[in-house]
Amino acid sequence: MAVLRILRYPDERLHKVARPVERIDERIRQLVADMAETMYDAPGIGLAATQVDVHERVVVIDVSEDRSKLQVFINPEILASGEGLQRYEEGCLSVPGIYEEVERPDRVTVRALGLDGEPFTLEAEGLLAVCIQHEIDHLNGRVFVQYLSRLKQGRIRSRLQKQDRETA
Ligand code: QAP
Ligand code: CO
Repeated sequence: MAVLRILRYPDERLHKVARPVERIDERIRQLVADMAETMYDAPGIGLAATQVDVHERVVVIDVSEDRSKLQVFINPEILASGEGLQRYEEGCLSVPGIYEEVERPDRVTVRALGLDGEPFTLEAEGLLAVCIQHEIDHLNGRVFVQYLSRLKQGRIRSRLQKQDRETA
């Protein structure tokens, strides 16, 4: 197991579109284990492979209070979204220290493969629904700040670039 390095916005590799996993083999199992370790170490509630510069469709999430319920989504797809919207203050391990409200569908039905290769379907609402959509966005090369105004995106970009210079 290993804690992986997380790409930080604005890094153009965060905008690559991830390809589907073709075979769940030892390499993918290792990737999932390392992603989980990286997420728990941060600590965070969700991480997409894109964020650790692996451009394959793998997501790990744990929204449980005691950090004991790891959920693994391989090749996740949103089959349906709820009618309603919810606003949630989102953050991102790739955008450290920045939290902004984003509006998204309040429920999603997601289909994915588990680590065992078996497909499953899940209906999510609340925080889990937000998190699933946020992480699938990463696999499609989209970072949550892209939902904000151009002005805010510019400010976030400069703030993080300044931080990077200061910690270089
Ligand atoms: C995505 O985000 C998410 O800025 C997961 O300094 C966030 O785990 C989905 C984190 C909110 C739904 C709601 C962020 C840790 C973790 C930071 C995260 C930071 C340290 C973010
Ligand atoms: Co994120």
